[in-house]
Amino acid sequence: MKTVFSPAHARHHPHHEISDGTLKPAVEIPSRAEMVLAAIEAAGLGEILPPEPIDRALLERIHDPAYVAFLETVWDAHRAAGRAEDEAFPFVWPTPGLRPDRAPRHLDGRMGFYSFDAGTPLTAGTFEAALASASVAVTGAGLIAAGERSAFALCRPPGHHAMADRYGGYCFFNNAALAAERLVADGRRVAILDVDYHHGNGTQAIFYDRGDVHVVSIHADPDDEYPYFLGHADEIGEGHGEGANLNLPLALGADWPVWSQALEIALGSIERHRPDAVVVSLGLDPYEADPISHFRLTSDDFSRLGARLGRIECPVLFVLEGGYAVEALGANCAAVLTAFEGG
Ligand code: Q9C
Ligand code: ZN
Repeated sequence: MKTVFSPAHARHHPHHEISDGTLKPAVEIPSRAEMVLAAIEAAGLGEILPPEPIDRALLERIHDPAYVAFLETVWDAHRAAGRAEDEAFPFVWPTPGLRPDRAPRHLDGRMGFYSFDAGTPLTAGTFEAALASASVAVTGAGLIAAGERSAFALCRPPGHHAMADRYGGYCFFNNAALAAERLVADGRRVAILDVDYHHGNGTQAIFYDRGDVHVVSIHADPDDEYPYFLGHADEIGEGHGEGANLNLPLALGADWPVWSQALEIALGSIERHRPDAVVVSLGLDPYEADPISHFRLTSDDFSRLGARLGRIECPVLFVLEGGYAVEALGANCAAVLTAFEGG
């Protein structure tokens, strides 16, 4: 299996995040991608390719051009405002009852307008890193379009929380959505299987009214876990997308027997939609030792997951999402991908 990777990910380097009610050390850090790359190389998974530059028109079919322009220019605005800090957090949002239709002029208003949480700092190279990550995903989709049976997009920063016009959950551009859109442009019916511990709220929102991309997510119950405000089982899609969104929320503490039952339901649903390509939003944070998550998958379970996904009949693109147990992240990711190839 070929891997697509860009070292530009390291230009996004947050030091802190706001979570658990306070300022904490960041967990979505450059060493994550380095650990995954090292494990992929050690496993001899296959060739490692750089991304091709992303087509701006494709980027702007998924993301609002004004949002893209905001991310492109926000750090200049940060500097122009005389801010010397090396990261920036939003703190005020246009919640219901306020005006969600006007992007203010002020930097703090704009950061709030284009985000949905305070857990996701911007840094000097965030736009370049996020654009590279999106390019990695779309290049991976291009490999599938060119006839590969599988490919791995080693994306960082992650993407599945990113909305059409808002960042959050450590995500800026929705890499999996962009990959799916690239495959739709190839004339394919696409399914996205999101196995990240957290609900892929951005992916769901982007495709919620579309029938050409079936979105299935296994995640911690949003009553108890981030992103809290989306990811319930009764969210089934709307309009053309009615019936094309499936959420499988699980109680905290889910282990392989529980989790793999949801996986079978997810794969059954995907099979019934008869996709020509599957994009797997591969979060490794269901891992038992993940520092911010509360599922109990073991490293062996990730091999089981990879072997099971190896039985999917159409081409599969893996897109890296979360996973914060940095020491085990590479091994767990390689376990999925090598078992996929072996099975
Ligand atoms: N105590 C991804 O995995 N913080 N994003 C939650 C809970 C936000 C996760 C804190 C987690 C975002 C891509
Ligand atoms: Zn996650």
